[in-house]
Amino acid sequence: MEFIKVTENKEPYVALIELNRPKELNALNRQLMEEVRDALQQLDKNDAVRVIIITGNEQAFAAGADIKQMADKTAIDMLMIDQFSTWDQIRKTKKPIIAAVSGFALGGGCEFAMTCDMIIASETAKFGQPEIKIGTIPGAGGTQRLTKAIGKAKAMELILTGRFLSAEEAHFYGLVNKVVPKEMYLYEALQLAKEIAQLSPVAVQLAKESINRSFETHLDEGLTLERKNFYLTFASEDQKEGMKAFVEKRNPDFKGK
Ligand code: DAK
Repeated sequence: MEFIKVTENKEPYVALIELNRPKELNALNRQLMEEVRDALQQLDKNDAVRVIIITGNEQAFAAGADIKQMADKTAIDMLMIDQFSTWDQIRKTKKPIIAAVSGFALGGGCEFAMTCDMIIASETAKFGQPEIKIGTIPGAGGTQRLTKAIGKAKAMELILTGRFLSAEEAHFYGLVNKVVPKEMYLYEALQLAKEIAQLSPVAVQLAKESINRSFETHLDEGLTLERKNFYLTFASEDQKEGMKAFVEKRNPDFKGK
């Protein structure tokens, strides 16, 4: 891995992926995204991992897709490279992913953070979709995910002007879960990850799938999936253990079975 660093056991059951192209503000070139995809696929299969955190550094989560790599590409080049398949594979990760964001999360960097399931931001975080300023538009879900996260009016403003959203504004509009001082953003993401990692990985995975389906379907279809997944938790040992532990007034011991 050249552009990312993976720590499987940052905390018990919590893995950490650090984007590592600091000189380029973690600009997301194709190799970096492929490394992220490969790491996520490995971690998704690894029973010792229940929650994944993705982070950059204090200065930047990621300042966008690599403009230098895209600058002279034709539409057909872009089509044939088909980088979307990498992004689609990332989106299909079953375990929950928390983005721990400090500094710039712009363009593809903002889209990447929004592809994760939750965002913990440092007070220095800046979110934005500035593609309009370089003559293009968001290509990795920004027009859809940002609009669903913060509403049409603000998404229009950000995407049509390329303005940035401060961490505080991002919190106000519901894009991020929590804003903390910059020394704390990774710690806070780890706390959230540890809390989720104690719970039934079966139930967590089914809940994530069900929530994400709400973005892709109409209510009837979403409710049908939720019901199916709800029934499915009753086929798990974790559900038996969780309910039994409640009745016996003790902490449950979830095995992911
Ligand atoms: N790409 C390549 N290099 C970048 C970069 C980027 N997005 N952002 C920064 N860098 C590089 C700079 O070129 C500079 O490198 P050197 O010149 O030193 O070699 C270094 O990082 C430091 O940047 P600055 O000198 O510019 O630092 P400043 O503090 O002055 O400014 C900044 C920070 C973040 C405001 C500025 O760097 C900036 O405006 N960066 C570009 C932001 C941007 O426009 N992002 C959107 C890019 S378009 C797709 C998936 C995703 C996408 C498209 C397709 N498919 C799946 C097909 C997404 C598209 C985008 O994200």
